Amino acid sequence: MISTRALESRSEKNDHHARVACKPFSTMLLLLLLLLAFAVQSCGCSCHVSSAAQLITVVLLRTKELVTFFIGVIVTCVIAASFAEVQVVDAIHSVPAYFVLGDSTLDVGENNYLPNAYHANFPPYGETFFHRPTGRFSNGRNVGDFIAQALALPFAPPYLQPNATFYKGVKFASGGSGLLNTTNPGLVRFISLANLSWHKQTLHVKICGFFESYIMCSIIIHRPSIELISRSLFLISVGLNDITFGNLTNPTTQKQYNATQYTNLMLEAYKSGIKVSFHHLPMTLYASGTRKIVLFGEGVDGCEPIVRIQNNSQCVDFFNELALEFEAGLKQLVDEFHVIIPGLHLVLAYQYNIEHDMITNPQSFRLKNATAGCCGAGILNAQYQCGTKVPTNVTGVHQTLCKHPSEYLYWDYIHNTEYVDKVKFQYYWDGNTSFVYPFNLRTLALV
Ligand SMILES: *[C@@H]1O[C@H](CO)[C@@H](O)[C@H](O)[C@H]1NC(C)=O
Ligand SMILES: *[C@@H]1O[C@H](CO)[C@@H](O)[C@H](O)[C@H]1NC(C)=O
Ligand SMILES: *[C@@H]1O[C@H](CO)[C@@H](O)[C@H](O)[C@H]1NC(C)=O
Ligand SMILES: *[C@@H]1O[C@H](CO)[C@@H](O)[C@H](O)[C@H]1NC(C)=O
Ligand SMILES: *[C@@H]1O[C@H](CO)[C@@H](O)[C@H](O)[C@H]1NC(C)=O
Ligand SMILES: *[C@@H]1O[C@H](CO)[C@@H](O)[C@H](O)[C@H]1NC(C)=O
Ligand SMILES: *[C@@H]1O[C@H](CO)[C@@H](O)[C@H](O)[C@H]1NC(C)=O
Ligand SMILES: *[C@@H]1O[C@H](CO)[C@@H](O)[C@H](O)[C@H]1NC(C)=O
Ligand SMILES: CC(=O)N[C@H]1CO[C@H](CO)[C@@H](O)[C@@H]1O
Repeated sequence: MISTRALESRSEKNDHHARVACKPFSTMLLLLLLLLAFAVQSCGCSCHVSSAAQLITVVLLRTKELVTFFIGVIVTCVIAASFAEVQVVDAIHSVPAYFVLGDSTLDVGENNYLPNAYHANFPPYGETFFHRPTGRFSNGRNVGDFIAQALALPFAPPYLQPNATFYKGVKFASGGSGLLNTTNPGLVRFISLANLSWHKQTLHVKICGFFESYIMCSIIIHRPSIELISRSLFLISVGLNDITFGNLTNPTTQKQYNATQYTNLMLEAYKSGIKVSFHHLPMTLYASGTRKIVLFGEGVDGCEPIVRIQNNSQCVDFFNELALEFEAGLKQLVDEFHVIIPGLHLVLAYQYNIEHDMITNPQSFRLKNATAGCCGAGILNAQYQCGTKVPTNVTGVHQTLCKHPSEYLYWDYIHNTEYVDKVKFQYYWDGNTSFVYPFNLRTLALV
């Protein structure tokens, strides 16, 4: 997280007001350049300026032009300042910070600090963009990272990162986490939504502690903190593990629950998770109104490489049914919460249809392989996780890594490539209600 640190410390000071003022350094540089141009221009092309002293003399002799020149600089400065002022009200600079909850689809290294969790902090994870493993389950940036970049925010650190500063946001997302207690039980000390309600005392303290320091930071930079936090963006992506690795992978359980019943359990957990997460914020914050939350829908979970290898490389229809039902339920949740909590802006980012299009018509997305992982070992590169050792007693199976990850829908046995996350991001940022409901993230940033 070295580069992230650098970005953070820079952005802490990067107040909107700083942007409006003409910075002394750039002004000086501009001044020098214009001075030089002025000197060269005023003596003409044929004039031979042999030394710096001569140049300075030329400049000093033209006092009148110099005055005109300085007025020009001031005018330029004012124009630049008003341009910066205009930028403050656009979508890019309207979100001061962001918070991320969920699973591996948004994890940026939280699990690096959780020894018993799923990990992605080894090569070749991260190779495409960061050129080193960060803990992201991808070859590069995930959707959350693209959203941050669109908002001109730095890549916020994971919550457990030692000594991290959270001025522009924090990420609680942890790979393996799910909505239901029965998903990955005891495996991960995850800060999942299920865990939020279970350990709400602890988390309450943690979140309040976090927000308190955030408020202090805001006071130092002279900004109204409550307004600032209420304008922040919350990203939540969870459900994948409940569907793909949850109780319903057990055939006995499949006889007990149909898709509707199981997704209803997930949605109930989701609702109480949101309520817990947001009701436990300090009352002043809650009362302040506006809050912006993005819920990510489900991808085509039944067609992930790790799922396909359970069905002779074909999709498992039941998981797709669950994913669709869950996504449909999230749409209802969005509608319902607009009524329950006025001023709460919930936006659903659909994933199913985008991924489904990619699977059925990969060429139109410039994808060459929509079934296997780019990286991994075994059938569809999905029998052993990307970057892990294949046991020595297993013969004829090797780790492989594709040449061009951006030609693949999947980076490893579950997760999308950076390219695919970028395509999704573009639909969410600018797309219509077929992709993001009830309005897109560019609009959400401005509400
Ligand atoms: C975190 O800060 C403490 C004390 O300020 C220091 O001893 C420790 O080395 C730091 N850890 C990291 C990972 O920077
Ligand atoms: C999950 O587990 C906690 C603690 O055992 C319990 O309080 C909660 O009701 C459980 N949630 C569900 C949906 O079963
Ligand atoms: C939640 O976190 C605690 C530790 O903070 C852990 O013991 C527990 O197993 C986690 N809960 C779930 C459902 O994994
Ligand atoms: C699931 O089960 C419930 C209760 O038995 C039933 O009402 C519902 O129609 C079923 N849904 C599907 C999709 O089979
Ligand atoms: C496995 O794939 C076949 C062919 O697509 C499909 O008919 C079958 O329903 C799948 N099995 C499961 C459990 O979804
Ligand atoms: C995708 O890659 C896998 C593994 O390399 C391979 O078996 C499969 O045939 C490829 N699919 C396409 C459409 O190229
Ligand atoms: C390889 O060895 C492990 C134990 O070390 C065993 O669990 C596994 O079944 C073996 N696999 C094969 C293909 O023999
Ligand atoms: C959204 O845009 C796509 C094209 O990108 C179009 O096919 C679809 O009909 C549009 N949906 C709505 C609701 O306007
Ligand atoms: C109904 C059912 O099979 N429930 C199981 C869900 O998963 C947990 C943990 O793996 C089991 O303890 C339950 O029996």
